[in-house]
Amino acid sequence: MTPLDKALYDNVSAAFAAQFGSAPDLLARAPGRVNLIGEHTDYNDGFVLPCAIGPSTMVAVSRRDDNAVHVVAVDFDNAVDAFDLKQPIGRNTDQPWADYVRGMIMALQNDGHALTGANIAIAGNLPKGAGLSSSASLEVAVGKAMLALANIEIDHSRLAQIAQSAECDFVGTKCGIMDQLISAQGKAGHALLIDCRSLALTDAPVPDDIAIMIVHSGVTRGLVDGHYNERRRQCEAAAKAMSVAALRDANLDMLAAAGLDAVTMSRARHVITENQRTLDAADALAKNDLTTLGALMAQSHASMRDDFEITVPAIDELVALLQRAIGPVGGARMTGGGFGGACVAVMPATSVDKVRAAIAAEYKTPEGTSPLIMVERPGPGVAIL
Ligand code: GAF
Repeated sequence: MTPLDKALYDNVSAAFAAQFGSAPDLLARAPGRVNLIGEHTDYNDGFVLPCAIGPSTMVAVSRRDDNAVHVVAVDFDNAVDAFDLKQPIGRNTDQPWADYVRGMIMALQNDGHALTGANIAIAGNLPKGAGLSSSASLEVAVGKAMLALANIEIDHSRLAQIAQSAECDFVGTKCGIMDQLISAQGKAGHALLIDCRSLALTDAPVPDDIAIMIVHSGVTRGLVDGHYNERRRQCEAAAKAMSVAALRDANLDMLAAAGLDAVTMSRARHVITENQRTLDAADALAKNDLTTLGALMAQSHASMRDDFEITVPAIDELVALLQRAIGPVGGARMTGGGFGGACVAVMPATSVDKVRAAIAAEYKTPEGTSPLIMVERPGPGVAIL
């Protein structure tokens, strides 16, 4: 166990004991993720290139003799939630975090899994609102733990699909599959090229001498807002106008002929070009060609800024700074759903110190503080500890 995992393990185990007066039966850990490239392509049946990271959500559980589920959330001041497995599970309007737990448990039951009552403690060390998938990791960890408690094993891609349905149908964010799938299927030392239509996973090894740096802009974001669902509707409208099942099936010639309004057209242009960039980036990574990978990341960021319009000024500033500091070998872009959150940068490991120094000298969060910087190796997906 890494020191980061050990600290979280101790934290969630202690919270479990304090709340429920016993040790948990088992613990599950599900990681957050950083997406190297392929943004807003997943719900268009396209390609993404994420990797799982070290920070995660851990869930400690024990079986109860009744049908109740009792939950304590360490990161929300030990707030508690309780509901009954055999009653209709509704939203908890006072505590948004609880809906990810409720939604996941309801989605598992809807998928036919016979769960048992449970005591649950939750703690995580992913920065909230950074676009690093703290909610997906919560869903996946809760799912894995609840299934293990009932002695049920399922394929991890199926687990991810159930978690995605929890978020889409219960929480109300019409997200794609990327975050849940990489949290469930992540592989140490690798990014994964994911075909979000077939869910085929292709290993993309990340050599040890390449550093993946994540810098949190300090502008926090929430997925449960209108912007995300609006983008999805625009993409679906564009696909419909071109008579294709999803933008994955469209190309720039079809787009030019489709007669779409300017905004819908630029949304679709982002997705069509981003899909190709993602495939090209996987290729560049396989060849250890950081120059091409960096150029593709720069194009991806410009497309998110100009065509998809999901960046914010602080993020654009941070990405420009990172690109300057890294130079031509490597690159940077915003990562995740947008409207704030983190940037991802890829560079030779030998460049990390000079990039850190440039950030320290030139960037402050909107609160005037130094931004959180993480240098990550791709880690494993969900597991019982
Ligand atoms: C969020 C969503 F949850 C993902 O499904 C994906 O669409 C991403 O934004 C943008 O690429 O993280």
